[in-house]
Amino acid sequence: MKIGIVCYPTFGGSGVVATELGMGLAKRGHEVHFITYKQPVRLEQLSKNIHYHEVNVPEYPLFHYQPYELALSSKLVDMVLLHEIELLHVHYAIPHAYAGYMAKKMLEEEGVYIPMVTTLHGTDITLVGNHPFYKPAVTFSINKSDYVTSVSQSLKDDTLRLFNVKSPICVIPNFIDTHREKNQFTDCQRELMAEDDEKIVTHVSNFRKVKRIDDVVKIFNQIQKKVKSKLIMVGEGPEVQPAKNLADTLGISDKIIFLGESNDVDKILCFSDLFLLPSEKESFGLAALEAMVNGVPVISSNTGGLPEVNKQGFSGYLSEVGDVDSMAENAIYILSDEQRLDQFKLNAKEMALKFDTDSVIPMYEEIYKKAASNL
Ligand code: GMT
Repeated sequence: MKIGIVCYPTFGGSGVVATELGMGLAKRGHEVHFITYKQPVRLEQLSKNIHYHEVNVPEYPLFHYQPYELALSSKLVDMVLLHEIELLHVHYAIPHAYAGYMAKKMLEEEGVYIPMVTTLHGTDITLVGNHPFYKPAVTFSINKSDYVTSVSQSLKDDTLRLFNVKSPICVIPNFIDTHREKNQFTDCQRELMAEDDEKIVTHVSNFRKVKRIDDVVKIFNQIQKKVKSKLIMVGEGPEVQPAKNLADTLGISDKIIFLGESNDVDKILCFSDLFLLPSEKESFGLAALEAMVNGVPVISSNTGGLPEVNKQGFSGYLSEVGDVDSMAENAIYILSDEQRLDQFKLNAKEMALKFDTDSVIPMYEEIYKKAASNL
């Protein structure tokens, strides 16, 4: 099939999932067209069957806000007509589902009928989309999608609770390519980060409030009192500086390495011993899955879709949001016994295998088939 994918091209989970999906579909013989405002960070553009079309939003001084949705829907119309794209798959409802629907309607004027699949990722429902300023438009565009998917059962439940959604929502979990070389590093350069007798604790995120970065630092503060360790923080965002300040106050700055954004999180995860994700909200927790595929157990909160990914007492432990003491206690329990740590590492990898690309991408293909035949 010829599939158009719309997503945020940044390091965020929704963009990563959309990009991995597109690349997986291309490997399975589909022709995939990414239509985004920048090349997606994980896109291997030179791969067979992959095309990238940039959405340009010209600056004009009259506009206080540049009309991105308009530029996107126009580009969608042009690309669908030019490349005979048969289906649009938009990731993140805001504003992609809205722009996709406008494109669909414009195309109908040309006698072209194209189905649109919308995948809900989390904050488009729980944080941003739920705001009264956006809610009517988000509800409308979800209801106008031909198929709606959500990345966890928890997100589906949230969507049905928060929005007056009439369309059925199909749960298709996020996934990871467990066979890819990238996820099976052998040349881990652990010595660059820590001493041999130190454990490595890692956190990867966009450092927004919702990730509870101060909890990450507080949990690590308790860990390092009992287990010789380092904390590696990967990502950029508004909470980086407050985290550095807190580390200073606690006197542990020398034990925390802030690495900024990275395209190679696997290179860091492959030598990590434990992953921390104490988020306030998390519809799935792709970062936890990326850790697990590298054999890293996860200490997380029990919010949203995290219990669907991290299995209590098996791949790690889950605690109530904000229960720093319980998270630290569980982390120390795992890290303080080598045999136990090795078992948790094996379990984490085993759990990640349940989310392999090969079992999840066919679920999307099934939806595409149905959407195309329902026209
Ligand atoms: O976590 C973020 O703030 C980024 C956000 C995004 O849209 O890129 O992530 C959401 O989508 C990911 C991919 O489906 C999920 O794994 C994350 O759990 C979800 N984040 C939240 O729900 C906070």
